[in-house]
Amino acid sequence: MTLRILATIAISMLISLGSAQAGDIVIEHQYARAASPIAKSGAAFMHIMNNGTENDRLVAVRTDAATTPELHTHIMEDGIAKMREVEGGFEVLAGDATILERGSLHIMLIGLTRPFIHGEAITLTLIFENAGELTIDVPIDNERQGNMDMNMDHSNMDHSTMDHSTMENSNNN
Ligand SMILES: [Cu+2]
Repeated sequence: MTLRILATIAISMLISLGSAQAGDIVIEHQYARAASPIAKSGAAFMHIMNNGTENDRLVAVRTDAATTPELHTHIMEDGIAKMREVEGGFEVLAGDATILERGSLHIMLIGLTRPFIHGEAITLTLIFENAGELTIDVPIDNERQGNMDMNMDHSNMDHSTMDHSTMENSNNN
């Protein structure tokens, strides 16, 4: 076996472990987090790819990890960052990707049914308008830093506060 074949097998194994697919929808880079072991809520993030030719939409989420999963975004109101539920869900345009990330679109997990322990995983069922249901394992990663300077703490039920420790951290990087 050549190195090239071995590399191809290794890469395809990685892809099959790290992503999930239903129809033309592919999920990658998924993770969930909560601010602390006693947090009452958490959030999940991921990249949603639509490889098809028709637009789709994430309309709902089901999970046993939280009593009330909601599709959220962040808005600025009078200079204060707040979270809002997105009516109708998240659009996933054909041939495009919708990015769920900290400070932006996210799956809000209100009423956690058990502590979010780093390294464990939760199961989410994503319900798409066209592609139907897609159940994925989402690793819990409480240590990951956000990409943006405007990181919010999604795990805090007080929607008006920001995670200043995260902000300072990312500013230093
Ligand atoms: Cu939220």
